[in-house]
Amino acid sequence: MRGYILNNVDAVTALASEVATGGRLNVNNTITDILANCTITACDQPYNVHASAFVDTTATFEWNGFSTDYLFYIQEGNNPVVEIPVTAQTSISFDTLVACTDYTIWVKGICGSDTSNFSFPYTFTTDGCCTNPALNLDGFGTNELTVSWNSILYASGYELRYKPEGAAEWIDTLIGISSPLNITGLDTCTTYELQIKTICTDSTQGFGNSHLFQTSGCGACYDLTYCDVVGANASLEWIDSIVVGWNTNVSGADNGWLQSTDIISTFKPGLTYPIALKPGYSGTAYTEHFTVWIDFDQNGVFDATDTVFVNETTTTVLQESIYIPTNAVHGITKMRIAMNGTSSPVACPTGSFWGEYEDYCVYIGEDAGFDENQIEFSLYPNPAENILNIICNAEIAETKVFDQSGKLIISMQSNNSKTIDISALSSGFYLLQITTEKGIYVQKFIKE
Ligand SMILES: [Ca+2]
Ligand SMILES: [Ca+2]
Repeated sequence: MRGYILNNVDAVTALASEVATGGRLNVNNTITDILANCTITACDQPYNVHASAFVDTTATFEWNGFSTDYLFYIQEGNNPVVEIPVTAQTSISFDTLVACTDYTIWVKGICGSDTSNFSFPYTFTTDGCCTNPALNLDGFGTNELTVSWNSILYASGYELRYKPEGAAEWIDTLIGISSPLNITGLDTCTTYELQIKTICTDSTQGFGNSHLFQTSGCGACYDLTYCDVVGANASLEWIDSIVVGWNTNVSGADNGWLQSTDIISTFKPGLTYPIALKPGYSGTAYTEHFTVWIDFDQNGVFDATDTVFVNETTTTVLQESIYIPTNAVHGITKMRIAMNGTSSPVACPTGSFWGEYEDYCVYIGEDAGFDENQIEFSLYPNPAENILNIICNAEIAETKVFDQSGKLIISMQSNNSKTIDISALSSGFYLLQITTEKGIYVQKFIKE
């Protein structure tokens, strides 16, 4: 075989000393040479058995072989194999196959009084099974869904039933329907479970698998499409963890854009909430630029009036506050936290930059948030190694740290920076107590 290949190379002068062949391989020359020197004496089996035309229950099968005459074998389902002689042809056609049935075919070559081995089998299933099609979602609104499906050959009709996901009873079964189908009168922001059934004249299956589709009206964060974050490189610096309101999320690099649909916090218009943003670094700590937007007017765009704060910088932890305007639209909207390692972040970056963005959903409503007269605070990060940040919505008059035995370890008067250096503490559990004008409060933390 090596000889056939190398003896049929197209010589190329420029390649004479560059490659072992001294030229370009010529597959056509090689095959022609092999066939010219090849003498078929054995009764070899046919090959390349396949369907060349296959429509509904008609089919034409073809093969290649080394004989003039052949024996064609076909098995319908589990029935006995049927042998059909084929004279001077390498094809055979059928127009009366049984619908929705598995078939297997083989071919043997006839060589004088001898026959070849069987070819490899070819298997297929005829059309006409009364299967249930998959449902596709074509469109949705606050009170409607539009679905479509591929038609089934022998279907005489379809039925579709639906209910809210997990409900015990089906709301309705729609009959006499065709694709596409618009289903109206649905509840806003609700996931529906849909099942379709194909009706056939002589065989009808049960309803198929459930398909889940949701109506809109869940709030801007879920219904609207916001601009993408393109070009973030978070390999050196990223948003490592955040505190928004009283919730924390520790994330890591997230390939430069975390797209969370979790509701990270609930906000009441007119109130102010804490936010803390901590960068992570693979090595050097850089000065990071942070901007935060909340789509307060729920128009799907991070406008200038949606900025919570702009271009605040830190190398460690940025502590800021979020004021919720009294005219903020109520509902679930999107918050975007942007961190850029070199300059002031834009809402919709399109070029390459160092840093990371994180998107979350937030709920804004009169029933959200905390009582203004109630003190709430949290510690961040926790566990902490050197600096512990106190996230608190009140002035701190005094800060104390106790060990597990109750011994006072640290005591600080007025703590405007709302941070405490714990680098000198041994590893373990401690209690941090703050005194405010509204009372004394305690939280546990772990020193790493
Ligand atoms: Ca992150
Ligand atoms: Ca907006």
